[in-house]
Amino acid sequence: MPASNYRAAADYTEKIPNNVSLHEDRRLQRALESWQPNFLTWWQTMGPTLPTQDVYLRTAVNVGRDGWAQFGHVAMPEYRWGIFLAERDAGRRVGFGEHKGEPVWDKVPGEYRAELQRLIVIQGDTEPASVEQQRNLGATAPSLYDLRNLFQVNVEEGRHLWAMVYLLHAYFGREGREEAEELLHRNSGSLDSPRILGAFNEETPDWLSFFMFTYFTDRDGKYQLGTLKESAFDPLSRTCEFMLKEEAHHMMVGTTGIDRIVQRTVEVMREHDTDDVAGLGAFPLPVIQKYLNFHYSVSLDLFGGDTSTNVANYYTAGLKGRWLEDRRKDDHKLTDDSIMVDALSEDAGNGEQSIGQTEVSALVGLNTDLRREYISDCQGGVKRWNRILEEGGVAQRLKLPHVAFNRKVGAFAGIEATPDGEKLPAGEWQRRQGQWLPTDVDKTYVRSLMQPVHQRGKIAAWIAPPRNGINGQPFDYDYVHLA
Ligand code: BYC
Repeated sequence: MPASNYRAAADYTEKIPNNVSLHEDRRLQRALESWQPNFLTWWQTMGPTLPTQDVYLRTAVNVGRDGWAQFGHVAMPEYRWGIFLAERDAGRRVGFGEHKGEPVWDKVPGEYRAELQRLIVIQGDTEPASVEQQRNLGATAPSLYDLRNLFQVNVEEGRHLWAMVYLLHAYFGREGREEAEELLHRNSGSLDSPRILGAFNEETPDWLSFFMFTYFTDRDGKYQLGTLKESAFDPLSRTCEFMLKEEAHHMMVGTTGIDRIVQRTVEVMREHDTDDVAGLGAFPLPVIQKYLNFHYSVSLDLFGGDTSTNVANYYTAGLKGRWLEDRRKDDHKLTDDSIMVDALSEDAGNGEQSIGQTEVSALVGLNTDLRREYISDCQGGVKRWNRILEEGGVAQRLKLPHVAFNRKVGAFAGIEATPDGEKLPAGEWQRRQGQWLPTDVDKTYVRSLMQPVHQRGKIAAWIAPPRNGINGQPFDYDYVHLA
């Protein structure tokens, strides 16, 4: 392990906490220090809008067991966004593709520069995008506990942006620095310069959307980071490995957030002996299902096309692997393998297209492979929420819609289908989509429940309290001091 690449302890005397020996590279340090004020300006103008004195936050001061989760009340603009890479494994070798078995790379190979930069820019673009999407949620937080979790997610997405910007500055020269600036200039939902991927230009205007986003869209992040963690470009791999640790908290926020919403809906349904809880201060199950349908389907789009030569090239080159690559029992090259992917097939005779599958080479089907891993993980959430319904004696169940439902990317982008996977004739979608996706009426109802509860120990009526607080603190802890 060369000392210049890794130090266990973060140096807090520097402006930018890091374990990458930033002080040994003055040029890089200066570049990052000149990006930092732009980042802070972005945070002030596009970050959380609710004024606070301080928030009980987790800060990473190191990557080791004790260092990555230091809790304390912090004024958010003074949060110490740092650069942390997981420890280096000196003997690590490329796990897949045509370079399989060779030592991993500490530098960017010239022939893969453009592709690597693109992957890092796309990943980096999502991080500030989510902060922008969530910026107004503080004003309607259901409790101080939830408010604190929102801010924890936000500061960590900010840190994940730092993680990608470090790679751009350290390894991609002038172009990398320009891309790092662009990451602060594109904005979620902007007409002139939107964020790169579709889901990151959607609104997150309420907490039902927030929990669905952290469940479904952050989970795409988990899977994409998992594949980049396999990368032969070792600094990217180590960065993603550490980001994944933080990502687990975001998953927890989404999973338990929906648990608590479903729990509360069940309680109100039982209390009033009715399915119709609209007007009783809880979310009706059909509304929860519509929000689930929306967030799940836009998150499926984030995996790209069902077939993609981009992803085949990334894999062959060793840039982006598969989820849990080393657990796969094959040759890790896939040149002779095939996979069934979703596709539209032409029905012989009438020229109609129908929802089906087709066999393609395993390499071009890798987006499908990853999407399937993601889908089976998402089933876990639905199972959990249905258990809450079952235990509450409620007969209805939630479910994931069919992969063809509401898709804008991939084989089914050109058709419309029901959540059960039935292809709709032209015109039917417009008429029926309100049964499956949130309507203006649903959104207005959801927003009507978004009244802030900012008193210690109190919680909004549409959500159950959490089972556990943060870092062993009780639910009624003073997680946030408002300004
Ligand atoms: N919207 O060959 P294809 C996270 C473009 S989330 C708009 O199938 P590929 C987080 C595509 O760019 C994880 N455009 O694509 C979560 C391509 O354009 P070009 C983010 C899209 O490359 C919550 C064209 O369509 N990280 O971390 O195989 C909070 C053809 O597509 C979309 C990553 O995604 C879309 N949805 O796969 C905070 C990892 N999808 O080249 C954070 C890095 C595709 O023809 N990115 N296009 O102009 C990648 O691995 C891949 O680029 C993608 C796309 C999986 C995104």
